[in-house]
Amino acid sequence: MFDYKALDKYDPIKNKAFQLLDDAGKPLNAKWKPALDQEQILKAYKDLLFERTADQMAVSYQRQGRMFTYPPNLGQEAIHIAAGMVTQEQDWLVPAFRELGAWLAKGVSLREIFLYFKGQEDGSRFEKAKRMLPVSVPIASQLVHAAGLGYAINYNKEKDTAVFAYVGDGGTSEGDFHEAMNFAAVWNAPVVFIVQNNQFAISVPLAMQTKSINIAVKGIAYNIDSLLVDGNDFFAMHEALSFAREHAVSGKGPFLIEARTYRAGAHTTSDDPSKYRSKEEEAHWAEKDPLKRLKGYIKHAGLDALNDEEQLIKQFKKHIDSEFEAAEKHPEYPLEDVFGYMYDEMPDELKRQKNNYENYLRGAK
Ligand SMILES: Cc1ncc(C[n+]2csc(CCOP(=O)(O)OP(=O)(O)O)c2C)c(N)n1
Ligand SMILES: [Mg+2]
Repeated sequence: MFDYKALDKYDPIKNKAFQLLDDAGKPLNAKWKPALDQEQILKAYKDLLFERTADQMAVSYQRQGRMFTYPPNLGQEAIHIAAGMVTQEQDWLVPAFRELGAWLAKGVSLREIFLYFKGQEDGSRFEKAKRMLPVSVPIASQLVHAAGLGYAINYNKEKDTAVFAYVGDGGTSEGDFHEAMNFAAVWNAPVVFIVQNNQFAISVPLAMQTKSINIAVKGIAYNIDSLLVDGNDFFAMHEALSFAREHAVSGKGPFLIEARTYRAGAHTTSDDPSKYRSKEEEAHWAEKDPLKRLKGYIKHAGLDALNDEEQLIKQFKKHIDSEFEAAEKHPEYPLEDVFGYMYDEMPDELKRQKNNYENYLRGAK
C-alpha cells in the first residue's frame, strides 16, 4: 500500500510525480507489489480496453453524423478506471465531461451516454447510477456542488462516504475551483478533487494556463493535502486515489490529486489539434500510453495475459453498437421542451426562434 511518509517526498513543491511503473510497464522499484490481485488487474485491463473501444466508436458515430459532438477520452483511461475501482456505491461522482470509464463504473449505461451526446436530456436521467451528478459543461461549476455535497455528508453524519469531483487543467483557472477548494477545506468536507491535467484546454497549452510549477501546489494555500500523480500509471492512480478516499472519509478533509496525463485525441470532434501541437509531442506521449503500460506490466509480471484480445474487442463492439442503436430508437423530444418552459408567456424573440426552427425542420424533411 502507498506509504504516505512519502507525502513529504512527493511534496508538490518538489514537482515529482508519484509513479510506480516505467513507460514500458516495469515497476520502478523491484520490491513493489500491487495491492490488487491478478483477477482485479486483468479486470482493470479489460475495463481500460472497453473504455478505449467505446470511446473510439463514439468518435466514429459522430463522424457518421449520428451524434452531435463528443469529447474523446483517449490517453486518459487509467485515471478513470482506477477511480471507478476506488469509488464506492455510497460515494458521489461529480463529473466534468471527460471521464467515460468512471461513469461506466458508477453504473451509467452507454445508451445514456450516447443519448446525452445526441443532445437528449434523458441521457442525464441515469437509471442505475446512484449518487452521480449530470455531466457539467460550464467549466469548474461542478466543483462548488461537490464541496456542498461534502458539507452535506458531514452535516448528515454519513459514514464512509466521499465525493469524487473531476475538473481539467483549464478548469483550475476558474474562480469556482478556488471557491470550492476553500470551502471544502474550511468545512473539512470529504471531497477528492481530481484534476485531469491533460496539458490542454482546447488549444491553450498548460504553460499559457498557469505560472505555477504544477497544479498540485494550488492545494497548499488552502491547506489541502495534494499529490501530483502520473495519470497514465494505473497502479499509481489506484494507490493515490485509495489513499485520498481513506484520508477524506477518516475525517482528515479534502484531498487534491493532479493526474498528469495527455489528451491524445482532439478536444472534441469539432477540434483539430494538428493546428496547435506537434507530431513529436504526440509521439512522446504515445510512449506513455496507459494501456500499453498496463499491458507491459501484465507481461512483465507473467500474469495470464488476455489471449484473444481481438475477439474481446469484437464482443465489445457488438455490445457498444447495440447500445448506440438503442439510443437511436429513443423517442425524439418534443420541440416544445426546448422553448416552452423558460417564460410564462413566450417573448417575441423566442417566438421568432421557434418559428425559424420549425421552418428549418420542415425544410430539412
Ligand atoms: C465557464 C466556461 N467557459 C468556457 C467554456 C468553453 N470550454 C469548453 S471545454 C473548455 C476547455 C476545458 O479545458 P480543461 O478544463 O483543461 O478540460 P479538458 O477539455 O482538457 O478535459 C472550454 C474553454 C465552458 N464550457 N465553460
Ligand atoms: Mg485540459
